[in-house]
Amino acid sequence: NGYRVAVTGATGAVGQQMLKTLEERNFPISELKLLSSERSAGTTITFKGKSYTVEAAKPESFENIQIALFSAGGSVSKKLAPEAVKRGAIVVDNTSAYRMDPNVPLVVPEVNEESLKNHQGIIANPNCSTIQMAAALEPIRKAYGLSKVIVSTYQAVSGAGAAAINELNDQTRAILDGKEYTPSILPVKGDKKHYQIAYNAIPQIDKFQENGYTFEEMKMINETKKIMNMPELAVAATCVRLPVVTGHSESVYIEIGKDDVSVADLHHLLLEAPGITLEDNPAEQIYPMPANCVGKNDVFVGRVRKDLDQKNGFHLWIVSDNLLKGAAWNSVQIAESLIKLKLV
Ligand code: 11C
Repeated sequence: NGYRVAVTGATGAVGQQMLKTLEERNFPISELKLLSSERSAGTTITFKGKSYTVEAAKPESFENIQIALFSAGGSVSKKLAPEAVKRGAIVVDNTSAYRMDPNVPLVVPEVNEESLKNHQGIIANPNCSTIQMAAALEPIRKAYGLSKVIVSTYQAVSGAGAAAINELNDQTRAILDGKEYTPSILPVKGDKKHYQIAYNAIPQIDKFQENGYTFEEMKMINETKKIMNMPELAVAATCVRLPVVTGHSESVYIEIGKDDVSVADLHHLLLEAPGITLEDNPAEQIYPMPANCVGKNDVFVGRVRKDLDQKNGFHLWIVSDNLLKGAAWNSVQIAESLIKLKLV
């Protein structure tokens, strides 16, 4: 009893978390297919005590599949997601390939679950740094309105994949041992130059666009507007990579639609909000940190402060496991919503 599910990119950093999440949630699966690139095909993966051999993903792999989770890079999604849909599957795609397509819902279930009803086969899972910010801002937007968001991120290397985690670890070890290490992955694999990430902070995530913002920054800007259905929302982002393995942090400044709101009002909203854990007690030095959020599905919010000059301005610190709420958990949550809404 359950659904016929495929996971494409099963051997990657996110794919592994997807399988763990499906297992933990006891997601109803009658048949599971694990797919990957040619390179990783043949790998054996255990799911719920049963051994699966990973197959190279091709169009026919999706024959008879009902739900296909994709996290194998944009080019694989571009090629194979339509093939899966053609064969009757609903695709939840964790890449940026379809996110801004007007026919594709871009979903954070706590924010816009209803938009799933308009799906035409492909549903996009937003960028990790966007998801955690949208989830935390939604209860505030709903209560008071939202006019401006300025975010600076402190992002973990796992956002750039398993190779970037290895680069941070190997580089740190090499530096401590007084050895040479030539970076080859970060800030972004396909760019001209690579920089040291150990003991450093790199203000570039993904490639620069013509407007001087990086693609990661533009994802945060454009995706936030789409998820919140607020094309008029003013959003600016600066995205920075840190030598943290997992857990993205964000310093977020917002302007809301009301002047006389207090920190206690926002605390109250955030305490009640689904998927949010409030950790905010300066007297006890309680605030979210990535090391404490790893392995947890929630988005953690703290350091809530009223701006000292702008009456409707607030500052927040938002942290979440980028591989879970930022990727695997949000994708599985979308699949659960599809079942709940009887869309699959
Ligand atoms: C990072 N946010 O931390 C990126 C990773 O569009 O799904 C997620 C890329 C994406 O590098």
